[in-house]
Amino acid sequence: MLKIWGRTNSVNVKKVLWAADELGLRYQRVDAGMEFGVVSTPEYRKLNPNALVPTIEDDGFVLWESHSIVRYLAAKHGAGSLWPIDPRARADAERWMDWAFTFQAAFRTVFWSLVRTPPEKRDPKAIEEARKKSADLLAIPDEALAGRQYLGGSFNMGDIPLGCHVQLWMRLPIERPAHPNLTAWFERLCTRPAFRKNVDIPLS
Ligand SMILES: N[C@@H](CCC(=O)N[C@@H](CS)C(=O)NCC(=O)O)C(=O)O
Repeated sequence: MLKIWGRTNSVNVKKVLWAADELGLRYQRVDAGMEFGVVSTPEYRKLNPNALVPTIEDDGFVLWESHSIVRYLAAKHGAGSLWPIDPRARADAERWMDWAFTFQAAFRTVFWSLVRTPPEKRDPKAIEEARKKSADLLAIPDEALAGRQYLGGSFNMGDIPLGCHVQLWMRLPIERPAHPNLTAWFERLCTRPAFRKNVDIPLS
């Protein structure tokens, strides 16, 4: 059976769990990372030398890097659904997956400061700069989503990484400029059971 290592509150683990549940896969999840440890053990580092989550093992095949895992599961189990068959549609989806890390780089300070840093240690100026940069970046998918249900037209793997980061953006107590297409897309994601189960959970 597919094995997935990673704590459920990791944004990158959420991507893998969401994809696995969209595909209806059976899997065993093992808590790892932060308070669960595991990632620094020699056994785990043999699987993932980065000592990070997520990692998967599928019939002896070990893979790390959340977006590569989502691509692998989609290619193996989701041809024509999560995995677009047409090369251009697939490249379009992969572009949004890669871009999600561009957004994450800008947004990270907001999330880590407000959720995982005690108030007295926060840097309000850095938080505000990161919030502003993130808001500006989100105008890009907002524009791309005009007249579309999902980033690729219909739901596919391209929605998964950004959907996980945007969930954090939407649920944090921060000022958000109006991005009507992005908001409608997020509300659409919230109707998906696999998103609600794995992604739209309380921030921690
Ligand atoms: N690019 C990697 C990044 C992995 C990563 O940074 N994982 C974080 C959680 S989101 C982690 O393992 N942090 C250390 C920990 O949880 O102990 C991926 O997408 O898989």
